[in-house]
Amino acid sequence: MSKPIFYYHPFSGPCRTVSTVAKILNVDMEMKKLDLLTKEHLNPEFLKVNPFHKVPTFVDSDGFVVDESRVIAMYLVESRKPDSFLYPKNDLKKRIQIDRWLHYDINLSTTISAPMFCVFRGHQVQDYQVEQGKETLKTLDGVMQSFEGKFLTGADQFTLADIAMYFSLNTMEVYPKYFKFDDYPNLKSWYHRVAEALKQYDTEGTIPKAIETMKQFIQQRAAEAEKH
Ligand SMILES: N[C@@H](CCC(=O)N[C@@H](CS)C(=O)NCC(=O)O)C(=O)O
Repeated sequence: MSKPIFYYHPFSGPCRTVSTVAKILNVDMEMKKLDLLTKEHLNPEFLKVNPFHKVPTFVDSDGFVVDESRVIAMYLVESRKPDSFLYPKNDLKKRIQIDRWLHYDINLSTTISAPMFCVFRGHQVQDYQVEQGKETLKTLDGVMQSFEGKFLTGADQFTLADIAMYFSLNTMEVYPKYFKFDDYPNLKSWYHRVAEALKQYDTEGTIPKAIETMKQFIQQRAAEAEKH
């Protein structure tokens, strides 16, 4: 049977969520990089696979196509290892907690990346975007005050929710101009806790290397955009 295909871009947080989950579950995928900068994702060939032209896109060995990182992550667990701690099949309440955080993360990632995307597109960052991001992060930081070394479901083990939110919050690490981890100490501790926990599955240090490369790229792009 052929390997499943994974369409990705190395700078994409949602793609890193999927590749990390695949790594933890030992899913061997054929990696197909699409260069978003040269608009490879708009190729007619890829549009046939995913008319929404988004990475990550996962095509299973039987041709079944899934996109949306959090859904791909759920699908990987369900189809490969349904009893995994990442999204445990037989623990309804834990799964609902994970779902809750995954849904929350969709809004969080959009909110905190909005100013950065404005800069890239040459638009003026609006005060309300920064205020909204700061309010969201302040609330999240307050909630995390009671975490005391735990992960998002309140347990000692991370899940899909921690992985997805960790990669969404990479934005704050690579582009700290508007939102800084130092202003949110509980969030910062949780973020480092996830980074630490993922190390055992990332023995080659691929994740920090990717974040560093992205940081350089983003800061260079932002500096160029701000000149104009
Ligand atoms: N909610 C989606 C977001 C996917 C997304 O926006 N991907 C970006 C790269 S990070 C992309 O493919 N952009 C190209 C485009 O929108 O045409 C997910 O979590 O997978």
